[in-house]
Amino acid sequence: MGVLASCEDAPIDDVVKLPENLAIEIVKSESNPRVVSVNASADLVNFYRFYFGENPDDFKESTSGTAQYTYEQSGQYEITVQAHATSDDFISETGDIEIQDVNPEDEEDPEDPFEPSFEGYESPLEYEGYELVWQDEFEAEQLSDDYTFEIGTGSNGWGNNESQYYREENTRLDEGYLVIQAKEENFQGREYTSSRIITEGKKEFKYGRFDIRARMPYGQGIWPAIWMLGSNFRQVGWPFCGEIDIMEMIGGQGRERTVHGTVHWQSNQGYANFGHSRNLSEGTLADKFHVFSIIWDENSIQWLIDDQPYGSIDTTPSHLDEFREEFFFIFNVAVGGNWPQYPDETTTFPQEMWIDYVRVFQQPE
Ligand SMILES: [Ca+2]
Repeated sequence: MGVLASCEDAPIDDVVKLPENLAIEIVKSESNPRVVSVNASADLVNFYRFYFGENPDDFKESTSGTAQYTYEQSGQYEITVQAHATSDDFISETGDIEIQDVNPEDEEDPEDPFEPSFEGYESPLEYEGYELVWQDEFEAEQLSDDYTFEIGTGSNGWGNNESQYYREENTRLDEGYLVIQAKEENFQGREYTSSRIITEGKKEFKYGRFDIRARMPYGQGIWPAIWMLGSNFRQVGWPFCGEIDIMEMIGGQGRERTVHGTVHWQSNQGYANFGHSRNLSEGTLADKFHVFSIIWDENSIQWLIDDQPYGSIDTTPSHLDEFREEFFFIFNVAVGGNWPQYPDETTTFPQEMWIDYVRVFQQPE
């Protein structure tokens, strides 16, 4: 085995040339005090390895000579850069860095400066020629059994490509208000959770004045809705059952000042929809409460916000006879979808729709 013995004795320079002239530069990010970039240069180098000093087992490698690291804690750290010829043959340089004013909780969860108000328009408890036939002021401890939770992705028949999973846990009663909360939370393969509640089979109405006082959530990709479906939905499907959207809002990009009222149905030519929208003269649907209403009879549906009419549809044509049947309520907050598009870095969670009351008035027969 004499050949091996002579190899061990050979000078390393005969086997591999070490890198030379290693220089390093350590640069702090101006926008984030936790982020540090290191630039390294050397001759005869194949790759660099960077140790940042916070976690001894954690290193980064690069062939370009640059690497970036985000510190989790403030403190004094020693950064080591190795310029490698092979994995075992290298030279190294070190430098010091001080990380200050790091508060990861503040970084990850910036305080939302927006403070919504409990003020806003309030509607009367009586209207001439009408009687109050159902109301829920949400004063109870628990949601009444007039409502059913729709659990799941909420994609039954619509194909809106929404991103939420609807759960019971995201609805609560809070001192006189029904609150539906959209959260950023991985569940059942979805990135967000929320709730959708319906009065199907419990509270169904044909014609009347419906008032819902509510304050909307906000932010790109948030899609709150107060709406109704025909009670024959399970038998005939959508859009044959008809859909009345009393209030929809899509969040983000200055869109939170606009209320949308829409109907969907099956016309002689196929699926049809028609609607109106109204922009608030000041403020948004999220900064205080508004009352969203429809006045619906056998001839028309009219949409109102804060008792101001902003559109109507003549429902007398026979192909609109969906709207001469009973409907049930649906309250939900969707996240993402074809219409609003998806949350982005400007969207804050959780987001909440607050409903103060729902009241149904009908004209005596
Ligand atoms: Ca209330």
